[in-house]
Amino acid sequence: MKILLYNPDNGVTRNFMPHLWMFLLRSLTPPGHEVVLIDGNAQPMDEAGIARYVREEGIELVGIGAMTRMIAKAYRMADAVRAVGVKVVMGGPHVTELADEALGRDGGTRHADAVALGEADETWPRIVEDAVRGTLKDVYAPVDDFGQERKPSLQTYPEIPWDKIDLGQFNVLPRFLQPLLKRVGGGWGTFRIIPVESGRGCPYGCEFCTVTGFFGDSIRFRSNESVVNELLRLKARAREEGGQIAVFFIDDNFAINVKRTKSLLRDIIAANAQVHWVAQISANLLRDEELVDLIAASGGKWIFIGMESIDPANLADVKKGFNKPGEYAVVLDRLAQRNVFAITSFIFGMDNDTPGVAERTLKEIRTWPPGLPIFGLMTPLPATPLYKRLEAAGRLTRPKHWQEFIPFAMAHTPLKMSIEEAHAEVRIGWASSYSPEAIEKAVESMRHKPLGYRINILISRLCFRGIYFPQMGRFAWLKAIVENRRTIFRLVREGFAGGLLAATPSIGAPVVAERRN
Ligand code: B12
Ligand code: SF4
Repeated sequence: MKILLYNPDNGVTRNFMPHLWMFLLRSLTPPGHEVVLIDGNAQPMDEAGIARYVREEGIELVGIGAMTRMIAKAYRMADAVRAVGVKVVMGGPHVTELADEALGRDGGTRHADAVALGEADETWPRIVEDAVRGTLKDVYAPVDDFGQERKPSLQTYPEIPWDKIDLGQFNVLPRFLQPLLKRVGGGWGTFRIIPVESGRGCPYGCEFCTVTGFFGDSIRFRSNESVVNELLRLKARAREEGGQIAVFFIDDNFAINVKRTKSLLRDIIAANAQVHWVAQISANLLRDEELVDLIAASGGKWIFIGMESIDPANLADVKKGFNKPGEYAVVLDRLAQRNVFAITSFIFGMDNDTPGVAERTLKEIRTWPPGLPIFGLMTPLPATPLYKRLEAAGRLTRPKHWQEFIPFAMAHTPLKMSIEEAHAEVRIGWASSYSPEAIEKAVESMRHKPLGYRINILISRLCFRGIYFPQMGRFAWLKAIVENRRTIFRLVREGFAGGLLAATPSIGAPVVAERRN
């Protein structure tokens, strides 16, 4: 059978990284089937396009995965596929929470022939077999023979053949520069950011987050050996194609078991499997000096920290009281001393927020080492405790906000400010952090560091700017470059004076931006 796995585009930014689920399910597909992958962010496609593709390529089953914000597009694409008589299976966090919506059991249109609930590692092979036999069921749940929920163990993790897969659609570098870049400093013809998971689950249960509900509070890990081998394969690929590879450890809380994370990082170092990497770790776990030493020594460059708010009352409200704003600066300094920097994520529109929250937050941020601050709005994702609380209180203004997704728009009214005021605060956060002056200041504050770090923060800031200020086309990029020409020229001048990339062995992974909310 020929199977297409499809991830819809988010309609706002281009993708910088493949979606792991597609590669994972392909590796878990029983032998004898051909599986093709299309990531809509890298290969844009509309309804007519997918229908044509499915017909022309003889696709017999289409699997679609999507987060809540892309679900409307996912449904439209599913409808187009079903209209040409091909079966559609949907999976991922949104349809897991709202399977009835996908199956048309809520009174709406049916979009999927079958829905895979939760983690589909073990159900996917069954789905494929049923599809071959023509006996697809409506719902596939990850349960054992007694009907008890069963979370896949990651101890027998499939080998994703990153060394052989065609990753042509996932080169972050502009095509016209690739031949030139291939020849500079160790080979930059390709730059890929690859998702790798080392474990699943986070027990913290923050009110707005779907992770604890979806992956459960049982934490599971792959063996160190399987992660290390994956990194070695990725390194080998980068070497062979004269390019660079960075890894995004997509675990929700990469250091949730500090002892195990340290042991993994030690094994990475011992096997010489270091690549530049990014991971999400909550601030409380970064108190451990030895962990931070190992992060730096194993290739860690950027840590995504969900700071959410500098107001302890807000943090307590959303069950994230383990975040202590008083220690944010210490944690960030500890990282920066080892040349590891942070992507600090804030949410505005929380219940204790009042107008001026952006400026109060920015005042704190300005005292921290330079990083990549990002600002979003409190968003009630389906089935989260937050959604249920706001629904019960009658505070949802757009209860099915995903049906008409609007970036950076609230779907409920905050308690101490209006929706419009919350939107304005987010705008202030982005405008102040990514203005040419702010970018110049961030770069200059690293004057005492080797040039590579300053280039890294510049590129990363320019990319992250695009999360809020649309930066899809060449013109938008050109505009950003012109606006920041002073900082760019200064670095270029300095680079030529000192022999550019030869002097930048420490260049980190410039994390290319995505729009988040
Ligand atoms: C990596 C990641 C990203 C990347 C996405 C890019 C990428 N290429 O991966 C980045 C960092 C850009 C990102 C951004 C955002 N993310 Co994000 N992200 C994740 C994260 C941490 C890992 C995703 C992953 O690969 N997981 C591992 C794979 C194996 O799990 P999986 O995708 O769920 O797939 C399994 C099943 O769901 C199922 N499955 C999935 N699809 C399909 C399809 C079929 C056909 C079948 C059969 C099965 C199936 O099978 C898989 C194997 O079991 C998840 C949390 C998490 N742990 O999953 C959040 C998560 C997906 N993100 C989330 C959100 C909300 C966002 C943002 C909106 C911002 C934010 N507030 O966090 C933005 C929006 C992005 C955009 N522009 O569109 C939410 C989504 C909740 C929801 N209901 O939609 C999650 C769950 C985290 C959370 N806090 O709740 N994210
Ligand atoms: S710490 Fe992060 S992943 Fe864990 S529940 Fe909270 S927001 Fe979700």
